[in-house]
Amino acid sequence: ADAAERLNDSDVTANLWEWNWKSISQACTTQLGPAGYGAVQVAPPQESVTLPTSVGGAHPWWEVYQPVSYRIESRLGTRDQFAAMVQACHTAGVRVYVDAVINHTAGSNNTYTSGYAGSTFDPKGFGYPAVPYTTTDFHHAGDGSCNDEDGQIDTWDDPAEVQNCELSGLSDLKTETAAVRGKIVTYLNDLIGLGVDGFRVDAAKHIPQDDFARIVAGLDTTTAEGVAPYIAQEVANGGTGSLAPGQYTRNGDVLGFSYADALKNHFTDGTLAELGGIPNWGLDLASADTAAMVVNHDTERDRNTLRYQDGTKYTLANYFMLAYPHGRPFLYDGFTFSDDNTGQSPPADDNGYVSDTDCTNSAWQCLTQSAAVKGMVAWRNTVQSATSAADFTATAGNVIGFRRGSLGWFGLNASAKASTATYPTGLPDGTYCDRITGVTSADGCTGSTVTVAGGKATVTIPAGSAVAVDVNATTTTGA
Ligand code: LM2
Ligand code: CA
Repeated sequence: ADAAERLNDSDVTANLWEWNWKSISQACTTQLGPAGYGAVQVAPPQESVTLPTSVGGAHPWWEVYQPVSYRIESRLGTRDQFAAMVQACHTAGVRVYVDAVINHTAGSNNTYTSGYAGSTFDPKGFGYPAVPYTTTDFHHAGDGSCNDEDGQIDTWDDPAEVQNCELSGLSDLKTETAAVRGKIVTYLNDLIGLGVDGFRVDAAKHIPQDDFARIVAGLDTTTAEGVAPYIAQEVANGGTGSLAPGQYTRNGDVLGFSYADALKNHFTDGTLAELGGIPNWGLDLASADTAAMVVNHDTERDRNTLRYQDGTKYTLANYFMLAYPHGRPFLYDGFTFSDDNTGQSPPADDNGYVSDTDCTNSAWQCLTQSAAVKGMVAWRNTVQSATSAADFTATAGNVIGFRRGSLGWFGLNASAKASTATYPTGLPDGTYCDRITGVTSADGCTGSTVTVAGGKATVTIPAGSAVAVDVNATTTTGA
């Protein structure tokens, strides 16, 4: 095998949801790699159903969650474009995590029967010749595993129903059979062969943990870095007993829905002083098992979390997630949409093929490329080895600060007026360049500076903003 590839030493992922492969390739090269991101998450790459304009408006975003084959050929690009994207990201030092839809195929209610690569399928007859899957590869109402009379999940605390019946009418794979698992493993190993470094596992809550453990055991452990692929499982929170998020951690990390909910509550209620208590909140997952997030494509639509429409609060919550040591942060960028559910497609051509992302166009969201967020990624990478937040200080209503060992200090002001206070920073005396407003340059710092004397600094944090300083962004005084 080749020598392990050297990728960025960072636990930050940019989830570029429904961006096409060409655009992600470019983002890795020009933005994410240079900014020090550790990974990019991409939307489902397998062939999906292509729907007529009469369904969900023209080509709704959710087409990609209805697999019709495991060909890497989709509205986001060709197999060659996908492979080139993975290579470009690796060259830039960025890992690639794929959204893997393996619990189900398309819905049996479909009247349209072909996919983006031209494969045909028989939704009502549960036939997917391009995989191939036939009707015996799926759960059906009353077949002994799914006991619900219409075959749909409606009792959300019954493990047999949640895992063996249909989620949103989507044909549910019999992952308990070696034949089905074998096809899923072949798909995921094909992706690993193309260089993929990990998976966001769609609807993981709906796959029995033992079945998924067997799938994970079949995965190649030969990623570019010569390690097993990273796993982040999508397990909606609120489940009890064997359906609780914590019951899935033996198979990998789990998405931090309750963390995202808590961030929304605190940023909305103005109770930032309580954020210092995260380790004691009794969240449903430990930090080490959490794929932390402020938002994802589902929660920005159901409004359970903060989202780009929340403006400053949303931006500040993202800075906080990067600053505070809880889980591995997943930042999110999708596309602009309206809450009335019209126009559910990302920008695309008439056939559904997604347009190139243009961050100067308001149709796209590009927080991951903003100078301040990139500055916070650099800040997090600098302080990573200081594993806890110290000297958490709430100096005024909705103004907080804390340090990470002696490597960095972060302050956040979610109030409506500028705040000046003195904080213990833990930093060596000197002048530091704020990562939110500036970068260090030959002439010093392009943004505001913070001077530390005797370990303390008097800092003015503008309203609705933050200040972040660390030992890798010092500036020479008097330059
Ligand atoms: C997920 N995680 O577990 C995704 O994050 C979520 O976005 C997916 O739902 C879901 N699981 C299945 O992968 C989305 C969307 C659904 C949509 C499905 C499949 O939120 O509304 O369901 O993708 O495209 C659609 C229709 C639904 C229909 C179904 C089957 O909205 O009415 O059900 O297709 O044809 C009869
Ligand atoms: Ca299932």
